Amino acid sequence: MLVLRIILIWFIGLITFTNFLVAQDSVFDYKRHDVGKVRLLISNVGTLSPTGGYYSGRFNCEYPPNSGEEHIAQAGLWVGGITPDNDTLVSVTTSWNPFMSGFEFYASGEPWDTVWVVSHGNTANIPYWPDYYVGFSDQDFVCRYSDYNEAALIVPDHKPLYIDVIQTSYAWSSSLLEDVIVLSFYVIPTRWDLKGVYFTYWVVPRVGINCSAFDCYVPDDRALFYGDLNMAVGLDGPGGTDGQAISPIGFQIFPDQADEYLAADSINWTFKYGNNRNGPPGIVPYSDSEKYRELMAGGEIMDNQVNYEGSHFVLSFGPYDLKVGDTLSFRIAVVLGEGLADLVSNARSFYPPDVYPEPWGGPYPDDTLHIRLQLFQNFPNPFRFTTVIRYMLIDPEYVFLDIFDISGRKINTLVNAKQNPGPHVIFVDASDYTSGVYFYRLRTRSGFRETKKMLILK
Ligand SMILES: [Ca+2]
Ligand SMILES: [Ca+2]
Repeated sequence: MLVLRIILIWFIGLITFTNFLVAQDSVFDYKRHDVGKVRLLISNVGTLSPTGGYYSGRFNCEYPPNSGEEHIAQAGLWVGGITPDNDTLVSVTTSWNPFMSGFEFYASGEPWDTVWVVSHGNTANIPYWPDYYVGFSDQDFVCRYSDYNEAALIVPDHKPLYIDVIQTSYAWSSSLLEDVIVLSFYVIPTRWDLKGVYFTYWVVPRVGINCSAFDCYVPDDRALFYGDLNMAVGLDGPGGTDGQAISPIGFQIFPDQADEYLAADSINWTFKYGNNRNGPPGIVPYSDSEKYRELMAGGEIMDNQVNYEGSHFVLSFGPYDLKVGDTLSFRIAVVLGEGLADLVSNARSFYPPDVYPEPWGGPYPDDTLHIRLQLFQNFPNPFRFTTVIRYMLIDPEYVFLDIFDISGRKINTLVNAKQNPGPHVIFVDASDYTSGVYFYRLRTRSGFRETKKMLILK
């Protein structure tokens, strides 16, 4: 019965995923790191399992290359915090409600909002990156997502924190670093100051070799925790239908900016796992406030899991108070190796991070990493009667939002007012308009001006 339930959840999940790929106001992209020994899929919705993995014949995290050895079922980011209204909210890379109704993080609909690839020493003019982005590793991926895309707002029970996340990941071909991928996250509140912010990385390991059946990787995995390395490990059990993997998979968390926002020794760490019978963390408990209290801010470090019975774990730290415009970063190292001892040795060789002059020396934007004033494509488009226009203000601005017909005649003014910083959502009722091409223009007194096209079909 348990297996049936899991299959059903996955099945529903896949349907949702298919819709998501074709129907949402979002440019979905994923790419695979392939210069070192870790073949890791990265997506611009934050997950490390963007394709459904084994269904499509691709591995989410294959190590070593061409070994057929898989390591991740799903993994991704959680951010939890408390809004000025005292709402405790948690935004996650997939929506762990019982119906698996999509994602809470999405890229925008802008055609350039994909997974950028930059190699060492090369530059890229990425719209949301201050100045030119300079490649740091042999293969940098750069992407951005937020938790307030329209597609995310239809997820049941999802209330966004209104954060932007810029994610970079680094892969190297040199023998010193070929067993590791490092991800950096820059988390930026856009609407409210947030209190008690916790960052969590949740992982469902799927460790084993060439498993053809549906869920045969997971049942004989277990989770270990290395407190001195802030690392959790997913380890495959001997035998079973998935053989015995050479490498477990480790996730280390580095709170880069601890010094700036709070002392490193005041950070509250949590490591918790759940076995298969309890479901992944996030299904149990279900509500944001329980997730936050029990899984993120719990401060509980569980003992290592003894039995090979399947594992899902969270690694969490906080709390931080963040203001709108702050940028807080943290890093995850995904570590593999030739067996558990080699993995731990690899992790230990680059920890603690202060053995490096700059932690990982990577691009390290400070709080100048602001979001730019932007006008987004309306959604849905084309439309019959109603649509939504969104834009983002950085400062308080006097704003005009007007609609023009194809001949350039202004036919409606939607906004003529001073507005606060943050995302703005304007609902447009066009039921009186005839079919055709229209334009909407955002203009501010500070000089910003941008026009986009929309299409009414009746
Ligand atoms: Ca396994
Ligand atoms: Ca096994």
